[in-house]
Amino acid sequence: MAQVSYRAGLLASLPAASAGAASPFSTLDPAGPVARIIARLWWIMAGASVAITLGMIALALYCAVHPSRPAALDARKWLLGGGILFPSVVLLALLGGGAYAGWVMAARLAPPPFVVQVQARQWYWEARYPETDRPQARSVNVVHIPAAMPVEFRVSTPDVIHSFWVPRLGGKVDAVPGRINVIRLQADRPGIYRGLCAEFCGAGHAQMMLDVHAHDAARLPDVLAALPEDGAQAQPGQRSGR
Ligand SMILES: [Cu+2]
Repeated sequence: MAQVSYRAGLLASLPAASAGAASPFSTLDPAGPVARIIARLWWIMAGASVAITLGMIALALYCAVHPSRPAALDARKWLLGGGILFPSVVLLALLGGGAYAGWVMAARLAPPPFVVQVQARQWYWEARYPETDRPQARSVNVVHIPAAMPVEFRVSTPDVIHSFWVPRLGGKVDAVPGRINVIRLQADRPGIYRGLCAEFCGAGHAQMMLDVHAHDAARLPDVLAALPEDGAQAQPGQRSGR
């Protein structure tokens, strides 16, 4: 049974974000609806963090300038409001935003319009297209999908834990031995979206990249028809079917 596992990737997005929105790995340059939710959440978190920090600095300065001035609220109200109520509201809002992003990525209520099996291996990616006319077709380090429609990625691995992540399309999902984890992503437009393994998996981890090629849906069958089948495969480390 497929089991859902996901992480919004907000913390992990910080290095990519600092690299600039134009980076092919930037979560701040979203190219699909799930990625937009995550990017929006990131900006809300960043803005709220700045506002809260400035508010705390202002309070500290006020206390420093007026050390003997009696507080308008007593200490108990400060503790309850600032120590319990305010953090609870902030954390619940973040939890709600993160849960919504996760729900969109899981999307368990509707049947998948397009399915691709992605297998993570030390240290490359294999993709298969089981519900197409080419169920034996295979691509290495490249995943072909239709643009402008949700795609279900069924992620597994035969060896160690990896993590499938295409930052401009959405959050990540772990590849765990013995399990099939599912994530649903969408690319708004045809193009190439870079991905990587986001979980240290051994000596070749840093080279474990992949490209998601989003095609016009009408052109995708021709692309899949050109792929080799099992037994006539590209070698690991190569990119096939480009
Ligand atoms: Cu890895």
